[in-house]
Amino acid sequence: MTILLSEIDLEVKEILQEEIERQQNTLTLIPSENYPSRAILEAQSSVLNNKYAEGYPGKRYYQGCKTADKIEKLAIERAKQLFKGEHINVQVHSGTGANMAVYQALLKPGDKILSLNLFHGGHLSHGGKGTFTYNHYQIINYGLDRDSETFNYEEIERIAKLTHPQLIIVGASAYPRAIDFRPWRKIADEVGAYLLADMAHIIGLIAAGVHPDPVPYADVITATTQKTLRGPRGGLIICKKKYASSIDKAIFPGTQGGPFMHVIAAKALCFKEACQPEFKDYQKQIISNAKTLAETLKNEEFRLVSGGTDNHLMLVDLSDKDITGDKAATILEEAGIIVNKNSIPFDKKPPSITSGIRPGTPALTTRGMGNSEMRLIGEWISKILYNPHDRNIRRKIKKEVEEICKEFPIYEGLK
Ligand code: DSN
Repeated sequence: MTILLSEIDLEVKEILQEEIERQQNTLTLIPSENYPSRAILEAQSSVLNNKYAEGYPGKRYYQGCKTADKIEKLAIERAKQLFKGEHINVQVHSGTGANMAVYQALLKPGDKILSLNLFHGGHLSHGGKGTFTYNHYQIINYGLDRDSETFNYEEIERIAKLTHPQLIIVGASAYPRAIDFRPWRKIADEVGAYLLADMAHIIGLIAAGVHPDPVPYADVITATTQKTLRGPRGGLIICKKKYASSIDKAIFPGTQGGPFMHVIAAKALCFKEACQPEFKDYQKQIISNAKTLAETLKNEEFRLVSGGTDNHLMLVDLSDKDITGDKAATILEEAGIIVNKNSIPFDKKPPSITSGIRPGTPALTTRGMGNSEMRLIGEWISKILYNPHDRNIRRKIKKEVEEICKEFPIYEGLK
């Protein structure tokens, strides 16, 4: 039982080693990615992986759940301390799973969901074509205001009053501005809808108190733990007490089987880390870094959707440049700068091509990079995108990227 991966499967071992090197030697600007602590990775690969614990603490369908109960209770207790939510479910495997469980708990098939258009920054699980949500509910979309490229509350209210959705979703995967939850609550109350805040991207900022808190306003909040919260890959649901039983039942047995107890152990640790004062500093620096990167790109004559950022990401509009989002992401990768292509509001190009990229700063901030590194990276991005046909520029920058990566190791000594 003590056989190590390197002793039995060199093929897998080598691929994992290659990924360690890729992460170490490139600059991750994908805003949904991050580097959790080694301790979180350790908890996530612990023997709790081996335990089935269907049910909830004290009410399991399997024997041998004493430590499973302990760890799940601890995770819930810590999450409650962090978010001040009335009820928390830590079993949910992912953000999409969390949203599906909310629909199952609060809606009937065919009910109406009002959510942000996917191509204006919404998320697939809010009702994108081809999804379970799209097939089982009536999806109505609001978009962003054409001029400000932010939420237009009068328009959202008008659509809500016209269509009477049972559920309104506030939340996005590509929205660079801070969200005020009060108008959302008001609109939901006016039409008698539930309000779901999908905070997957900004939950770390919320935990640290550097972004407005949805907890007093939303009926349910869904999130992921691996993004700005810098935990294991997983989900999280916070809700009012009156929905506790429906939400828990919608997770198990509704949409999931056995909880991933090893991931719950890692979530417990993630919530502890997020309660530390350093975590608040980290979140503040994420925003500060994003603002610096945004300013640098603006100085280089790139247009940013909505004019800038209040959070961890920005959307760069490339439609006035000689390059698509797809091509931009590809050539940036050649220089070791990892971003994702992204549709911008009112994009004329399809989602496989796009006119934008969506850089974000959580991962680089975890590495310890600060404002001066952001300026440098912004200038590299600019140089590469203004010279898409010049391979030499990319080769030269790749070397500089590798140098800076050495200065900011992701995991000291990880093999
Ligand atoms: N795919 C994630 C993102 O990158 O935003 C959201 O689920």
